[in-house]
Amino acid sequence: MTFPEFKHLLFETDAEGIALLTINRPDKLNALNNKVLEELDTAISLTEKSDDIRVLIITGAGEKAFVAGADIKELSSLNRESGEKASSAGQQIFNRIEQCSKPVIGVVNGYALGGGAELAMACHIRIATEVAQIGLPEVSLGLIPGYGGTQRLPRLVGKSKAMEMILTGQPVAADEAKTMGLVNDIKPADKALDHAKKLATAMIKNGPLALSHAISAVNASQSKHGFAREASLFGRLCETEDFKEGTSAFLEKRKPAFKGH
Ligand code: CO8
Repeated sequence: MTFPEFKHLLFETDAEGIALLTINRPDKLNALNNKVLEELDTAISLTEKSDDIRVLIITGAGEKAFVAGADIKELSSLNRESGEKASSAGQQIFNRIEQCSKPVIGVVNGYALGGGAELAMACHIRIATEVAQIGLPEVSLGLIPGYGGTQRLPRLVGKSKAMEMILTGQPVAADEAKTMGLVNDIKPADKALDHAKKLATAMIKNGPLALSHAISAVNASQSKHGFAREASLFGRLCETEDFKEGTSAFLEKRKPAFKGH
């Protein structure tokens, strides 16, 4: 599959099936303007469509920031109607990331503020670098988080801590983020991407259908229908070739060759 030229994204894939998406606007600390969001949406569609991509890693260009938020210059001209529309549109893109049928790992390599923290939270797994600062400072601009942060932060860290972070607007450093379960792990800046790739490699060994169904079932844990969804997806997998191959390979003491159907 050929990929389009992006203005603010770098999008590369390797032979193993790992796609690396770098938000590339370092002079503005990778702030999410409309163009970045539009390109992000396209990159998610490509990830879903391409059989060559098995895992997506998202990070930010430069040494300072993952993403320092939505572009405040663009935000400043929003009114009631356009504000609600922009919030919904961004939520839809971040929901697509959360619901992506392939694992998405965020490498949070510096500031992840406002929309940047919300993007990181939409990823399935987060690896932070030691200098990462994660926070939702929207109240300091007279706003609230608008790309799903009021929903995802309490799910990840609990209501009390989420309230504290959202109401003070103050960020947490990487070690505190790990303690509260906001990030999975902390690595030095020059090792974080390699660590994410190791996780990706471990995931790629497994059946693609099992991965997509696991993501869907875990996502459903946040709805009251989660148990039913888990049972239904489990049943669906039981009639796949990958299931037959995985169990046969174990019983025959060989490595499975999954085909994704
Ligand atoms: N938007 C636009 N430009 C930004 C942003 C941003 N969020 N963050 C940084 N920049 C720009 C700066 O303006 C500066 O540009 P220039 O060189 O042209 O003046 C450049 O990036 C470098 O930034 P600084 O000079 O400020 O760098 P420092 O190291 O001094 O400070 C900080 C780094 C602390 C990260 C600082 O840049 C900062 O506070 N940035 C803003 C952080 C913030 O408030 N983020 C939340 C924004 S609101 C949001 O994300 C809402 C999401 C939901 C929206 C839903 C509806 C649309």
